[in-house]
Order: sequence, then structure tokens, then C-alpha cells
Amino acid sequence: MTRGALIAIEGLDRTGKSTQTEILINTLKQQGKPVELIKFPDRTTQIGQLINKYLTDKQFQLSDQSAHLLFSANRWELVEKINKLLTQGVTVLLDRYVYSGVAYSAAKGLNFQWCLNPDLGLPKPDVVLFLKFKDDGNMKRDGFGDERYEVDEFQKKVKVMFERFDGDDNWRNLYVDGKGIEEVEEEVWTHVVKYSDGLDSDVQLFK
Ligand code: T5A
Ligand code: NA
Repeated sequence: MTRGALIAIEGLDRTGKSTQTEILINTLKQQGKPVELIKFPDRTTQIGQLINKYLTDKQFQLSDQSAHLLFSANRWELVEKINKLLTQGVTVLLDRYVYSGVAYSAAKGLNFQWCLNPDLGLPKPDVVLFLKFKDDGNMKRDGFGDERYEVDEFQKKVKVMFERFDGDDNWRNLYVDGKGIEEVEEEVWTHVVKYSDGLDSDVQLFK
């Protein structure tokens, strides 16, 4: 039976992920395709509320390891919902996912594989669109600097960690330098169109 596709949009802070996921949701809906957006971290759950406090309140202390495990736990809270939607033929769009989880924590110096371990067994996206600046354009965008991780040097380290996933067969780099929202939207669509009617293959898991 045809299942829904699992599509992740990833990138550094302020690269346009939420802008593009919103547009993509609307495009698919207009075509009459069932689709659901899941944003990580999901700040509405109990664990998500702790994560929100951690991200927005610099006085709130957590060890890097505990913060990491909370982000992972937040994904495991949603896994049943994701699997159910996919089975029902609904396309699931993820605004950040495992890749952000690993990249931000590994950039702090935690072991890369240790960071991936708690996410093993989660459904693996059929395609990951990595919105990417060649330079540090994300740090010049409106609102950059508001949250804990929005610090130039740190963003550069996160980028290097994200790039360790480059080469996975589901990974697509999408350069956004100097491109307007519509131009990026068109490129996103070229990568997504072939998944928009779902897939017959089983969903893969992180392993
Ligand atoms: N995190 C997350 C972890 O450490 N571990 C984890 O496991 C996970 C899941 C919060 C933080 O948590 C970390 C990573 C993050 O530091 P978040 O809630 O996704 O993650 O962060 P947000 O603040 O919601 O989102 P971002 O800051 O990442 O922004 P987006 O979604 O990439 O960018 P967007 O679409 O809001 O756009 C930013 C600005 O740019 C403009 C927009 O209008 C907006 O003003 N813009 C453009 N301008 C010019 N040209 C374009 N093409 C544009 N596209 C958008
Ligand atoms: Na966002």
C-alpha cells in the first residue's frame, strides 16, 4: 500500500526552513494532497516546554548531555503520530529533525555517534532538504541572535557537523545565497515533487 512520504527541511538558524515548510504545506494542500507539518522541537509538549525554557532563558542551566537527550525524547514523543500519519498516506513534513539534534550537540563537543545513538530507530526521512548558505548569510537575517545557539562561531561549528550527513543518499543541498523566497520555493519543489504522491517502499529507520 502507498504510504506518505517523510520529508525533512534542515539548516542553520534563520535559513528559511519555516518559511519554506509553510509554503510547501500550502502547495500540497492546494493539490488536494494530505499533508501534516511537525516542527522540532515541538515546544508544546511537557518536554518541549523544558526545551523552550532552555533555548530562551540563558539563566536556565542544563548539562549538554541532558539537553541533548531532551531534544531526542521530544522526537520520540511524536514517533507514533508520525508513523500513523505515514501509514494513512499522509505526507509528513518535518521542520528540523534528527540532523539538527546531532549537529547542534556535536558542535558543542559531544561525540557525534553518541549524539546519534538515542535517535536510532526513529523513521528516516525519504528526503532531506538542507537549506544552506555558502557564507554566513543566515547570521545577517532578521531576528538572528535572539536564542541560545544564535552565535556566529557556534553556527560555523554546527554547519561542519551538518555536513557530515552530506553523502547520505537522502541528502540534498539547496543553496539559498541571494535567492528570494519564491526562487527557493521552486527549487524545493523540484526535489519534493517525486515524493508528493507517496511511496510503496517501507519507511527506513535510523541505524
Ligand atoms: N535544536 C533543534 C537542537 O539543538 N537540537 C534539536 O534536536 C533540534 C530539533 C530552535 C533551536 O533548537 C536547536 C536548533 C535551534 O537553534 P527552531 O525552533 O527550529 O530551533 O528555530 P526557529 O527560531 O524557529 O527557526 P530558525 O531561526 O531556524 O529560522 P528558519 O525557520 O530557518 O527561518 P525562517 O523561515 O523563520 O526565516 C528567517 C527570516 O528570514 C526571512 C524570513 O522572512 C524571516 O524573517 N527569509 C528570507 N529572507 C530573504 N530571502 C529568503 N529566501 C528568505 N527566506 C526567509
Ligand atoms: Na524555524
